[in-house]
Amino acid sequence: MKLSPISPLILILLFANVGNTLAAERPNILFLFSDDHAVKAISAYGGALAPIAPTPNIDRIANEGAVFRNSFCANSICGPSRATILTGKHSHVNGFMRNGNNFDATQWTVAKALQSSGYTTAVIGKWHLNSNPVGFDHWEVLPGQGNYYNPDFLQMNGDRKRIEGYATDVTTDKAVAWLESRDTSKPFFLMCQHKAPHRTFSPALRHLGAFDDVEIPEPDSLFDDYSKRSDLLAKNEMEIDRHFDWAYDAKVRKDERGDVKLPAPDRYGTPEYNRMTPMQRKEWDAYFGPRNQSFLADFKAGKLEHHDIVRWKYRRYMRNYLSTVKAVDESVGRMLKYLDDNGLAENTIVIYSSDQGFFLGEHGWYDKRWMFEESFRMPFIIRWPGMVKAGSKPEELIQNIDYAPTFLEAAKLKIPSAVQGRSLVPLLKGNNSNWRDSLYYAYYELGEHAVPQHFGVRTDRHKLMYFPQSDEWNLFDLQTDPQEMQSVHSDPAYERTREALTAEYHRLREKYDAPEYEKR
Ligand code: SGN
Ligand code: CA
Repeated sequence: MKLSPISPLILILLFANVGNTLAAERPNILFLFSDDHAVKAISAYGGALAPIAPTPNIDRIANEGAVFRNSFCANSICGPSRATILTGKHSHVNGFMRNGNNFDATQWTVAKALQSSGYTTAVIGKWHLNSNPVGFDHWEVLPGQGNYYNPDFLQMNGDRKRIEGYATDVTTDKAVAWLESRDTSKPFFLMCQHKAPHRTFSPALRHLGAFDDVEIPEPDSLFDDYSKRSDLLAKNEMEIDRHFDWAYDAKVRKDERGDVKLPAPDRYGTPEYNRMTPMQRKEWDAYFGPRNQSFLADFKAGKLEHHDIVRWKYRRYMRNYLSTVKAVDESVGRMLKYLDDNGLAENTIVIYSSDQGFFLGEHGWYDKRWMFEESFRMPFIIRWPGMVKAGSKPEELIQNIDYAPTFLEAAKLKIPSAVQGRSLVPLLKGNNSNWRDSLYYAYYELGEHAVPQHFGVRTDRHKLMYFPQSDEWNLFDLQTDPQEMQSVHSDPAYERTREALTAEYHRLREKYDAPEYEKR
């Protein structure tokens, strides 16, 4: 029998149909992101705070997906982490090396690539890259750091709109509203990015007191003396003791930010307090007022030793921090429910991550920036039905340079050769052959919190750090010293490790085309 030739029209229809099927098959990507959420404050990561971390919904993503146990950032600070996520490149390549830089929006980003390949795209919440978002069909972002209470949002038309409510809730409302109104003929890419739990750790009013009856465990290194490591550590300005805005031995400063919500705001307001409505202030005062009075009475009566005061500040910090996490987790719950209720759960990749880690009292600190574990680690939890085995816990070293190529592969797009990260899809499928065994780190800011510029390499067991300012090296053995209390750089027993790591450090700097150290 002779086959009749296929008419060009049928061919066109056939291909158009394949194209549609491909588009329909491409998964949605829901990127749930927060600011300064340390892995320790997520139950699914385990650790000392796991029993009290208020994260049932984030844990649900972990139970139904994968928790990357060894996930890190390239530069532990807000804007640079976000720029790295968008570009899949280290800070020196995408040009956003420090907060306050202006993101070059003319460069390639994963949002642009997804958008031009047929995704509908949006970013809502904290952005912090200065230039306006590009590559998004819709955006509504907080100006700069944004506020917790009654936040302003920048609109695409250039307006700035103040919305009454709590930032985490408002961001979620806007994310759900966009999902409701999106073009459903296309797969979506939504970045829902919270301000919380960033400083000043201000909870939703409904969560005031949520941790009052909870015992807060103290990190072993709360009273670190910074010995046995670079002298630059002791010069830090990020101690709960000396740098949280209420200093026990100084007069309360007029420019108080509100870190520990002291003194009672009836004396004068903090920036967040000043944004509240009279009704909101009433609730706030009813909660903090009496508690502050009782602490200040003990303080003035001389009942508190120096360490008691630090411990009190630490506990108050943690209670507020965890309360802000509680609202983030509720937001995650709302987003997951939206997917469930709308038949979207099966074909949507859900990621929970945060721009870097954070110190929760380790080394006596709050804030981030350092290559030490607490701030270097970055949560990365991913659910992808049909692809990721529920409850898996990959151990490979991953970094935020890997997110963009992962999204590209998920969307069946080619990864440009200039992208420095690698797609995590093979790892998700259980194939880790030729995976990397070291990570490069670079921190470039000068000054804030007095954290020096530093650079380094981490393997599964060791970490080498270099401080150009003092031309010093520190080496840590994470197996014998997981809290990084003592550099073994000059220990003869580590000579071979030191040599191997130094060579690896230089190899990575070359591979990533790292710039010379700045002259200072
Ligand atoms: C603010 C904070 C700092 C914090 C930076 C960077 N002070 O300046 O403590 O390190 O942001 O944070 S605050 O009193 O204004 O909160 S980042 O997440 O944006 O990088
Ligand atoms: Ca941050």
